Amino acid sequence: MERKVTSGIMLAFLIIGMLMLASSIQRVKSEPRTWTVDDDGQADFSSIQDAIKAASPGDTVHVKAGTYFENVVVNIAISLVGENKRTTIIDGNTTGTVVYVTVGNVTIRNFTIRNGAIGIQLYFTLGLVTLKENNITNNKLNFWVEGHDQADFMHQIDTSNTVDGKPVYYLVNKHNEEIANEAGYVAVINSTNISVKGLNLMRNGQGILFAFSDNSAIENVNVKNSTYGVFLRRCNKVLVKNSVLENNNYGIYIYKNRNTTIAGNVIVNNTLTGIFMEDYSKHNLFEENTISSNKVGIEFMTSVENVFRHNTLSKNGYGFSIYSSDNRIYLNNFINNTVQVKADFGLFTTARVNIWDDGYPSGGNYWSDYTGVDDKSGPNQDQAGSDGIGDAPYTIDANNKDRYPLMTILDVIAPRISIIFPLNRSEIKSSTIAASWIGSDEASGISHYEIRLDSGSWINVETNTTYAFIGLNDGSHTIEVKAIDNAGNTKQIKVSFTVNTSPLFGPGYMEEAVVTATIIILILGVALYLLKIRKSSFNQ
Ligand SMILES: [Ca+2]
Ligand SMILES: [Ca+2]
Ligand SMILES: [Ca+2]
Repeated sequence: MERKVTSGIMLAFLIIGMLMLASSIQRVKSEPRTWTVDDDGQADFSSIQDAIKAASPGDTVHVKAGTYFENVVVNIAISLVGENKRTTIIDGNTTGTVVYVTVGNVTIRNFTIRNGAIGIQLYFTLGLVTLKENNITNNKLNFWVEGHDQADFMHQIDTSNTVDGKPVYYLVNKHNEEIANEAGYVAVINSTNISVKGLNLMRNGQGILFAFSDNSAIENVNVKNSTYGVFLRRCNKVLVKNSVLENNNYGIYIYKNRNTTIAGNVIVNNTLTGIFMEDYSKHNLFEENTISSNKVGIEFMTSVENVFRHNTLSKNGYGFSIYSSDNRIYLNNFINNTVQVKADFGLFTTARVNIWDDGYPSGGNYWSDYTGVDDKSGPNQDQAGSDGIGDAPYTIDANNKDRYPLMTILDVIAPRISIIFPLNRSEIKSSTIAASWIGSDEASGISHYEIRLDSGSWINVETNTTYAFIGLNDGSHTIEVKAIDNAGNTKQIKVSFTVNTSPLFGPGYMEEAVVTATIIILILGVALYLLKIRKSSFNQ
C-alpha cells in the first residue's frame, strides 16, 4: 500500500515535469512577432538596424513612414516591411550600402532606397530573398546580386521593384522569353532561350547578369557606369552582340562559360578590363569587337581553347593580358596599346603557350609597333617578293610568337550607317523623296554608298550622302542604303514609309473646311452689316 502511494507520487512528479518541459519548449519556439520602427513616433525602435538586432528569425520589422539615414544590414531571416514605398525612405547619406542582405528567407517590401554607394546588395545569401514594391533610386550603384552557387541567385524579385523608375527584370526558371522594354536591371537565372534586346542600363553592380542559363542572346544593349556591364556566370551558348559597354569597371565578365560568342561589340573606357574571362572558360569565340581605351583591353585567366579573331584592340593600357594556354589569337589589330600583350605574370615557371597566327598565307595579327620589313614571301619568308606579311616574326616572349605579322591594318568591321530621311514608318506628303544618311568607318574608311528603291537595282552614289527619287506613287515604299568600306565590308539598312499626295481627302479635311467656311461667313456678315450702317447713315 505504502509502495503504491510512493509510485503514485513519483508518477505525478513525472507528469508535472513533462508538462513543465513542454511549456518551456513552447516558450523557446515562441510565435513570430512584429517589431515597429518610427523615426518620430511611439514605436519599439527609432532605428531599423536596432529592430533587426532585437528580432529573431521569422519576425517582421514594420517601419512607419519617415526618412531613415542608415546602412541597414539584414543578417537574419526576417520580413522588413515599409508603411508606404513613397514615404518610407532609407537614405544612405551618400555612403555605404543602404540595404545589405547576407542571408536567405528574407522579404523586403515597400521602401524607397536611395542615396548610397550601393542601393541594395544581395551578397552570397544562399537562399530565397523576396523583394516587392521597392523604389531603388539615385544610388551610385543601385542594385547588385553577388554570389557563387546557384542558390545565391534563386530569388523572387518582380517588376514592382524599380531602379531609377524602370522595372527590374529578374527571371528565374524561365524559358523562351524576351526582355525588350525599358528596364532598370536585368538578371536571367537558370533559364533558357531568353532574348535581351535594345536596352539602356546604367549604375548597377551588373547591368545584365546571366547565371546558370543557356542558349540565350543579348543584343543591341548599352550598359554604362556599372561595376560589370554584362556578367556571364556558368552559362553555355550565350551570345553578346552589337552592344556598347562603356565607363564600367568591367565591360564583360565571363566566369566559367562554354561556347559564348562575343561579337560586334564596342567596349570602351572601362576602368579595369574591357573583357575579363576566368576559371577554365572554354570554347568561347570573340570576333569583330572594337576594344579601346580600357585599362586592360582583354584578359584571359586560366582559360583554354578560346578563339580571338578579327578584333581591334587600340589605346588600352594593356591590349591583351593572358595567363592561359592553348588559345588562338589571329587576324586582329593591336594598335597603340601601351603594352600590346602582357603574357608573363612571373607566377609559375610553367610556360603559357598560345597560337598567335592563322598559318601561311592567312597571316597573324597587325602590330602597330612591328619594326620588320616585307621583302620576302613564303611559309619561311625566304622567297623573293613581298606578300603583306613581315619577314621576321613578332616576338611576345620566348613561348609566344606571331610568325606572320601583317604589314597593314586589317579591316574586318563593316561601316556604321543610319538613314536620317525618310524616317522608318513615316508618312510623306510628296512624290519626291530626297533620302539622306550618315556613315563612318574606323579602320579603312568608306569606299562608297549604294541606294535602291523598292528592291530595285542598286545605284552607286559614290561618297554622296543624299539621293532623290521622284515620281513615287501613293502607297508603301522602301529605301535601302548600303555602305561599303575600302576593305570591302558592307553594311545595309532599310526604311519603310508611305507616300500620300492627296491631302484633299486626307484626315482633317472636313474640320479644315468647316473652319474655313465659318470664317468666310463671319467676314461676309460683318461686311454686310457695315454696308447696311453706311447705307442708313447716308439715307438720313
Ligand atoms: Ca515617422
Ligand atoms: Ca613578307
Ligand atoms: Ca571597316
